Amino acid sequence: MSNAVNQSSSISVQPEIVLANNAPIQRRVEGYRTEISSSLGSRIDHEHFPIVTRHLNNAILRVCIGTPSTKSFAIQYDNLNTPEVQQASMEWTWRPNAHWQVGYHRHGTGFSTSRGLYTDDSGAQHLYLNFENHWPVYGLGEKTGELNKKNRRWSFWNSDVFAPHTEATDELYQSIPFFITKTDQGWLGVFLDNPGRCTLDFSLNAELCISVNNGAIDLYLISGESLPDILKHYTDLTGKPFLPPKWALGYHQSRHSYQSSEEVIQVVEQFRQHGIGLDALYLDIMYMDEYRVFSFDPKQFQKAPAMVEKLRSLGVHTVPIVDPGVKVDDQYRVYQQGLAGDYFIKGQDQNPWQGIVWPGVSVWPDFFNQEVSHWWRDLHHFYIDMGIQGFWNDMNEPAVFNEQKTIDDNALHYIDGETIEHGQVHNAYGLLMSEATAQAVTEHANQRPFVLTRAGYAGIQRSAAVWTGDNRSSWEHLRMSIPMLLNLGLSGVAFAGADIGGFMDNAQPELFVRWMQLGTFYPFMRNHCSIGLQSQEPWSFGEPWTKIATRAIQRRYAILPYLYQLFRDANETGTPIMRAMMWHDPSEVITENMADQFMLGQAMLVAPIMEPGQLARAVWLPKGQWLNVHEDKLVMGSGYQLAHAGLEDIPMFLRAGSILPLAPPRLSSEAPMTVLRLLIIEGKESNRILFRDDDGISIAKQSHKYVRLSFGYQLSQDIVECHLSIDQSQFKAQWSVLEIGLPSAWKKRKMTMNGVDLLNDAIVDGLSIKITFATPAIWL
Ligand code: MIG
Repeated sequence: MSNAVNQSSSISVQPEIVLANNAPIQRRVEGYRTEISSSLGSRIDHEHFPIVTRHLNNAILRVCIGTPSTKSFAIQYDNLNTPEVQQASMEWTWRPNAHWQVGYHRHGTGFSTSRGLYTDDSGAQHLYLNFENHWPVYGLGEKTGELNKKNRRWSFWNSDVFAPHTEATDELYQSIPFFITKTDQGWLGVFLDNPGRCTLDFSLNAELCISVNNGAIDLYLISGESLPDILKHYTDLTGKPFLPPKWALGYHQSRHSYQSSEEVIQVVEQFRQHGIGLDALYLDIMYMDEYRVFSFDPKQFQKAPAMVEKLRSLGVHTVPIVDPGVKVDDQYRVYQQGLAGDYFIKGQDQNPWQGIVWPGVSVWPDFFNQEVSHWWRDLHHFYIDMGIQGFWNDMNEPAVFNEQKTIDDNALHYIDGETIEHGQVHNAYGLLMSEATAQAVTEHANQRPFVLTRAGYAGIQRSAAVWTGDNRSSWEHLRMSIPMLLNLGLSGVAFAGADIGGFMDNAQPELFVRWMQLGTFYPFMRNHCSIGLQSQEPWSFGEPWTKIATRAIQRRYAILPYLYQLFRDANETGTPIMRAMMWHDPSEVITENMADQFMLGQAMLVAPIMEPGQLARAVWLPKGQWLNVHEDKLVMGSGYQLAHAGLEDIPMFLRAGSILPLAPPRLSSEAPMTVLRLLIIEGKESNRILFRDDDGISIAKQSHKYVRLSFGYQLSQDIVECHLSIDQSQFKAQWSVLEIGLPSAWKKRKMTMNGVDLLNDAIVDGLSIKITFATPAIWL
């Protein structure tokens, strides 16, 4: 360790840094005197910038420079199991010359300051750290650009960006200042907990600069042996992804805007007439009475309750949009209540801060005040009492139609009795709104909520799914969605998707169907389209496009059991659902920045077509054997394969030896699933699957009601010995039939089930077993 300290102190100390573009001069912060070396917590005094370190557990070290201006909105201290740390995996050293160093216990030097801490006239603080150029950077939430986020400066400020997002776009709707890197000593996660404006600059040579506009540089350093380790620890800190209701995983249709309850019903009926699956239909802003939240247009949506009920009878949930802007209107009860309760964000003059958004002149609830969050939560009775359990939170950056596109920096919030300026907490606004919304469903409907949000901050995965905002109907945006969603997953947000088909501009049919094929494998599958543009319902382009889009949705319904299993895993461990190729084997250097294909869970590799006119593409196959679904052929990795894909197909490979739980065709996740399918991909001598199922709606913590199926097999010469057991815990599965799809290579083999010859069908624990030689393309 001492070696590295010497190294870093040999960098000449620059007392002042003058930056380009008239940025303020940065002055180095001196005046730290003590030398401290401690493997546990410590405190270093400085007049303005005290440094406090604490081990939260053996893998997480908090280093807080300065004093946070508010409590954390991201960290879940209550959930953190913080036993007395005996031996932490990180050690901390401080030298009076403003260098500090964190060493990983097992590996030596890990992370250290280079020049130290700087401050400028605007009060912003900048911390310079050593950061090797070859360390890749992942995470950072919702950002454009490549998978590896190195070599750029990233800024965090929740923004409504309507202009087309390009590679150069930086700030978007979400702010998650968390990244993961692979240092020479192992994996490191760094979370900067500051809900004001902050930046992470990876564009410097061998340095990283962390800057905050105000408040503290509050860092959580996470060390891990592997990438999954880091995600586990990060989601211990900020919360696990919520377990959604099953219906949230089906196909969702949206449009700005279906304009009457008749139109809504008609659209849903068209789905049924076409035999196309659908679980949710969205109501965009035009359902409201002049954009007043918690209202329906008295003419067009006069029959809203009957509409919601009608949709429910067709297995479809209604998901209304709820924006935070409240119309200023003395006759409007939400405005009246908010005024009476003093619930709105205030301006410097102590009056509610007003701005213009969809309803015209509006005010914004101050979700930082607990009482306000409770009020907002309870307002949802309006919808919940009608049978609505899903909500769509938009404009919650919060977006305002003014020059800076949001609320003034110096507007005032009340947090635990203190007044805090908006600029200090801006990025947490959407998070708190979605939390209040999710609680509404949990408490008033006693069901698992489904909230979809545009804005968010670290921890948003606890309460909402995220969609990536206003994209365009372009091949570029189709491609861009992949690294964006992969990095959201690497930032704890497992449940995310992009608007399929593109929100703005007119989709061409070929782009549309290719996007539907890709969207099948987004954790969140929603088609959405803006006002006045070419419709994007699955049948909007006529044949052959309708048939192809329908096929993509059918595939979604087929993989629902597999997907649900992945959501359970995410909920327990923080593991992403849609995974970068490097997730499973980061030692494969070629995958370091690979984002034109991805894994859905551990068994399914998806390589979408992303160019017009393309009917084949190169697919990278990791080590091992893979089954090409469309050709029903095993191929060997690692290496590139050419995969053909006619317009109806998307290149898809399944890992040899996997067993996939699948469902037969259905039109809604709520239609009874009487048959469970297990698809066996040949290639291994033995394998086993544990599949857990439940009613898909009960609140997780209260639910001990589930059924668990355990299935495995052993291959020897010409016998396949299968083992099956079912464990029902106060829950009876809907499925009474288990269809096992066998590889055709097993045709000549003798099969046994729990020791008994399996000639044809059999019954085990009341479950009737059917064996079949299904080609994967038929079941998928
Ligand atoms: O100012 O509600 O991103 O999905 O359709 C635009 C209308 C407001 C932006 C959302 C988009 C939604 C639209 N909204």
